[in-house]
Amino acid sequence: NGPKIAIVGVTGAVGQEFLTVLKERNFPYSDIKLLASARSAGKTQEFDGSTYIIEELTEDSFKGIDIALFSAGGSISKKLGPVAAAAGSIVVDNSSAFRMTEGVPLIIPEVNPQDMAHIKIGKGAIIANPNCSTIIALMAVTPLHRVATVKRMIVSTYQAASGAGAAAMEELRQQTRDVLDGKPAEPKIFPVQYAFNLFSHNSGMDVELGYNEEEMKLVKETRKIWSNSSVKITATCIRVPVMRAHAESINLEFENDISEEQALEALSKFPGVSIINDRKNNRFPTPLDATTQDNVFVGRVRRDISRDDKKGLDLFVCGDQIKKGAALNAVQIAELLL
Ligand code: 2RA
Repeated sequence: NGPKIAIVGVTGAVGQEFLTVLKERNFPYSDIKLLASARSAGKTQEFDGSTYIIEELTEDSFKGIDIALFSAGGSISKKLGPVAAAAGSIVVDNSSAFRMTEGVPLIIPEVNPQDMAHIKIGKGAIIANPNCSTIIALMAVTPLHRVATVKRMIVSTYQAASGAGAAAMEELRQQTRDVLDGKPAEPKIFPVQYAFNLFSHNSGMDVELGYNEEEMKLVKETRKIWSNSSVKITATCIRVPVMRAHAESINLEFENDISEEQALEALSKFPGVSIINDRKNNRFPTPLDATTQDNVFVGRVRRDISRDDKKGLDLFVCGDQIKKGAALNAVQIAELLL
């Protein structure tokens, strides 16, 4: 019978989505343990026709657990990820704690499954889930990279509230109501008003370099996932007043020629990608097309007219940040272990 799994951070937006995805995909678990902070311990959680009691996460939580899905923040992963692995669990960690650690596979199942082929249930390990904006970008760009080898990538992201958690989604809702009621918006989580506004992603800014952590994740994680340290990448990550799907505008320079037709052909064959590219009706991906969907949606596929060769493309991508950007990707990693 199937693996015993644990969900670490079950009350969070991604934790809840783990349950949704496990059910949707009929994941063959034999037992499940729901773990959260002391504050949530003792509460009940309906799942898959049963009522579970949420247990407090401790160092002893992982005995007999085959796969532990973590999404409880970087400090919990740093502290308890290695403890779970030492207890024999395979940790699939949604935080950034181990993504760039040598020897920890950083996996998008459709892109680089080979990087985790050596990991088997029964022997503890840590596997890192990439950052949501990296997953969404690479689901669209990898099929093109395989056709004509990406040399340079310029990414502008339009990131949803859900990337900053459930409280950020509530801040957006409340501020929108307040502004429409003529009341002043009161920023709590973000440095400025969120409703009817947008702003530079407020993850750690490298004052020297002028890039924030979100942008550097895209650069570093792409190079690790593609095992290609020479691909040139720059990014501008922006938070926008959208609930739970990220959008990304991507300009690509390739080593070799690639036509729009070749690009659309490669995208149409890539699992996990849907195409919305209807120029006649000006119909292209929107965050609401991607919201709650498994697939990443790609459109605006066009030759880069700023170049005088066939080595440039522009495209626009939307993907659900909580689903493919986090919970679905992690469960798909767990499926590769079966
Ligand atoms: C964000 N990618 O959107 C980051 C973390 N989920 O804020």
